Amino acid sequence: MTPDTLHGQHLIDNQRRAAVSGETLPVIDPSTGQTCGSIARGQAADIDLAVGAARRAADGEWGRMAPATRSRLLLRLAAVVESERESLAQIESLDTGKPIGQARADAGALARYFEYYAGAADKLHGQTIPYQPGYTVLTVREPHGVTGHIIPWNYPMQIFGRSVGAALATGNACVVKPAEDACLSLLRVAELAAQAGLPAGALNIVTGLGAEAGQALAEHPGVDHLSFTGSTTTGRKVAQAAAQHHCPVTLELGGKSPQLVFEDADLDAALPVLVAAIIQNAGQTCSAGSRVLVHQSLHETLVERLAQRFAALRAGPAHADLDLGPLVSRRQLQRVWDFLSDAQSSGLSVAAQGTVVESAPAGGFYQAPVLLDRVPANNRLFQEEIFGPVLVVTPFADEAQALALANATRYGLVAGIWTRDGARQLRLARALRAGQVFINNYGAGGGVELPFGGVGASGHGREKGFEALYGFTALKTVAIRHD
Ligand code: TXE
Repeated sequence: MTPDTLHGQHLIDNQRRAAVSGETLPVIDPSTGQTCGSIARGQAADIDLAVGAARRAADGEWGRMAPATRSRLLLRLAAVVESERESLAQIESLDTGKPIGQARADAGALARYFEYYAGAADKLHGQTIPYQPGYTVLTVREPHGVTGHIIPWNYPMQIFGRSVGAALATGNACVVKPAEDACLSLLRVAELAAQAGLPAGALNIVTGLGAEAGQALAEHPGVDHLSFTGSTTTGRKVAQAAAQHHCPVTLELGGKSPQLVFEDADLDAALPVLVAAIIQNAGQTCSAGSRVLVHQSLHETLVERLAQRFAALRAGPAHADLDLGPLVSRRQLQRVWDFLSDAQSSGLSVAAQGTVVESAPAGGFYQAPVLLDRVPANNRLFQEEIFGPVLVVTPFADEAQALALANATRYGLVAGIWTRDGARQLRLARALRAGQVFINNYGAGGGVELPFGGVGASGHGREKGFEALYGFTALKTVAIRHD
């Protein structure tokens, strides 16, 4: 890793730039808790420069580019990302603390997003609408212009790929504000995009704090669409700021996603998936399967078998590539500890706990996975997103109670159903409040083709898949009178 990679600057108009104020923020390695680099501390003035650059691109060469040319550029970028997969994974793993194997998968997904959206760039057709005699009516899909993207720290490359990939493919010019806890991979990707031939201003990255650079981006009147992934509380603030200038917003705000395990479930198939769905990225995943609801006849067996697996899980430094790495920051670790201390004071039963390996540096942000049993629906650990490696189990008596428990939180992002009963699969798939339902699997491998988003406190709007392209364009109706 070069010193340049660890000392990030904004990328505006395809140029590296220090913050206007000259200030920087530290980059902390979650595996050690030590400072390992710096990023620019962008504020309103930096955001203003980036929005200006994006506007020029949207009104200039980039905005006028033929879709097929845009498509070729994005394909080139996909190939460059693929060829830099290992170096991007190394940066991501250092910056976020995720095990290197998971970071490699994220870098691969980023390349795949660019490839997928490159293929879609020249296939987003309008329609002709049958209307009164003497008229021809057609619709065209147009880019919004300048799109703002506020990205969290849990999957920087993947979330960037799904939102910026679709925005660029449809001809928008982007201003990206990554999370202060994990920026480095995206700064590198933006440099690769410039090398791949993306015109100046089409993709700009401004780093900084949420309350400064993030808020300034949400408030900027020159932004025509905002895509936000993060917490429900911040999402509300972003939507309020955007409303002041009539800016549409896509919000992806996390969840408390249930997996429903019925008495006829194939437990051998379900068990590894139930564990992986909460352990991946140390539980810091918006779609984590963080609640297991199980039929009472299977409850004891399931908890026993889950406990065996939890007890064998190991957390350690990112480069060791164990089951899980550290959490991203001391702040996130403290949040998880607060939940666990609530669990203890409300007398919840710990069915099993994994270990942090002895070689893990003392200053790192480690939390061993925890399995909690018989967590009542009114408990905070059942209701709220923990965003750490903590799985809660709750038994149910019948299908009606399973559904009521599944839908009993304010979130609605993802749900998993484990049963062989086809009618029950369909009934529940329709009745669950969620943006994605998986039957006898969870996540379906996370394919970029699958539209993703939530309802309720999980947000609104859809990213991923072809559906995202509709969100990043505005529909115009053109009626021609010709008698
Ligand atoms: O999130 P924030 P935090 C959830 C998860 C986690 C909690 C808090 O439960 O424990 O949120 O994490 C930017 N205007 N998720 O504090 O604040 C910020 O700089 C504009 C779920 O890190 O939402 C970062 O880029 N932007 C989740 C991004 O918002 C602002 C992923 C996310 O930060 C801002 C992450 C402001 N006023 C956390 N304040 C998911 N859905 O996957 C902050 N930001």
